[in-house]
Amino acid sequence: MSYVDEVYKYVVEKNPAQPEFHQAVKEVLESLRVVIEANEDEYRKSAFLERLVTPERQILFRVPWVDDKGQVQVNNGFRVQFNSAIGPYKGGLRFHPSVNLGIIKFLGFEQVFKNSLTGLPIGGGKGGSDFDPKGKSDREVMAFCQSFMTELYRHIGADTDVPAGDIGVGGREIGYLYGQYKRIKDVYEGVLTGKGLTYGGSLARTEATGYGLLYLTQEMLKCNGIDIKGKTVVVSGSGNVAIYAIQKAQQMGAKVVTCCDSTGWIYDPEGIDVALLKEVKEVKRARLTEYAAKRSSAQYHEGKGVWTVKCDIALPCATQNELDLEDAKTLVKNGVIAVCEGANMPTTLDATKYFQENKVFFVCGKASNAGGVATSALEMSQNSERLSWTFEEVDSKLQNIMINIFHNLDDAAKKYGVEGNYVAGANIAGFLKVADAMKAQGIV
Ligand code: NDP
Ligand code: 2IT
Repeated sequence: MSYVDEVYKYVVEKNPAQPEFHQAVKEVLESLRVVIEANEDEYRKSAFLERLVTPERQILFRVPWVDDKGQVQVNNGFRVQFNSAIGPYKGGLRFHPSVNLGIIKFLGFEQVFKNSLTGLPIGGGKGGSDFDPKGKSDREVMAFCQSFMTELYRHIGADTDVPAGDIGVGGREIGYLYGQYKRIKDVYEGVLTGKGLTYGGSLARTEATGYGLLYLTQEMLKCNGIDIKGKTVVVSGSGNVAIYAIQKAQQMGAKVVTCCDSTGWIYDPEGIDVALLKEVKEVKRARLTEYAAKRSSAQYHEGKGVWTVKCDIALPCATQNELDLEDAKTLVKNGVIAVCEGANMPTTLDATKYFQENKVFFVCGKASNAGGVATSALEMSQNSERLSWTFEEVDSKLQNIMINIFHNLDDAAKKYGVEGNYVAGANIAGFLKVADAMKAQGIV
């Protein structure tokens, strides 16, 4: 059996009941086959892939807190410090009832390659909790965040591990987490990113993931002779990534006609009204029915459905495995040209394969959504030098980073004989830097 296949089998056996982690590993290992098999004995002898797929450290903890009725609630807390070969662990925190160790491991594993692709000195990690912020009062969210940080603080630090936001963790949660860290440690340092602008946050971090997704999408299309202007775009999600992806796509002259949340979706043939969407989702934290109620051109549908809308470009920006083979077939039938992932692993493996076989330009999240973590690393730089850069400065660095990521993955795909396979290109380019650093640092 080839070494790559042995290690995939090993991962499935050693990590039972973690299908998302298996899926993320499978995608990366398949891409790396060409690199590993050129030097298989050496990689096997140093158990290189076993080390790559095993987190350096996994922290699991209890998070007790008191709700508004005086009832004690208990949630599970996680932080997986996956790989620190090229820098301190870096990656978001997810608060969602579906969170479990397998989900955090898949996200942490992806983060290792994503962070490498940014070209910045950040290792990979991820964390979170099965806490559901939906419907909770601000006081309950604060109580939860303070309890979560009361355990997490001992494992993180500006040069050790720097968490940020993800699903369910935005500016409000980062603020409460930061306040508790500072209170316990008595150190004012850039231990979290995505902070508010009055206490060390970076301009453009809020917009960065969505904007970065569009910068990369535009560059990829341009290199294939296609102008994004005038294209119809379908977006899923209506959170941080989706909102700023919609905004930047519109600024580039495309028309975005959908968005969704976990209960329903909007079709708005006039184009999504971003100001209204922000009011409904960022300010009121309400359902999309409120968007439809205030906008006569919008149709609201219950359940899942954005992928049935005819489009040129699809940008999944909600969650993992939200776009399956049936959805891919519908999109291809409707003439989709490009799919770029704003979320982490939103496309199932068979759907990805179907897009690639049908000549749809497909870029995986670890490349196309890297603008968020890249700008987090820029926030770390600003915190270290105790200066703040202008919006234009950060945004222009972000654009350069996204353009470079596309060219690096495109070049890697060409060099390794898989031209046009942007998934393989991203995984190989991300891997090579981490692998070089791991080899140089010995068996650790
Ligand atoms: P938010 O919490 O701001 O928004 C998430 C959106 O996705 C919401 O509209 C939410 O609906 C929807 N959603 C979440 N879970 C589900 C589900 N199980 N089924 C259907 N819809 C769902 O998160 P972000 O925008 O920050 O994150 C979106 C994706 O982007 C995630 O995959 C995340 O890992 C990834 N990502 C985020 C980055 C960042 O900087 N924030 C950076 C890179 C990637 P509802 O409103 O009903 O909850
Ligand atoms: O998935 C991701 O890259 C994020 N949620 C952002 C991580 C970060 O550290 O900014």
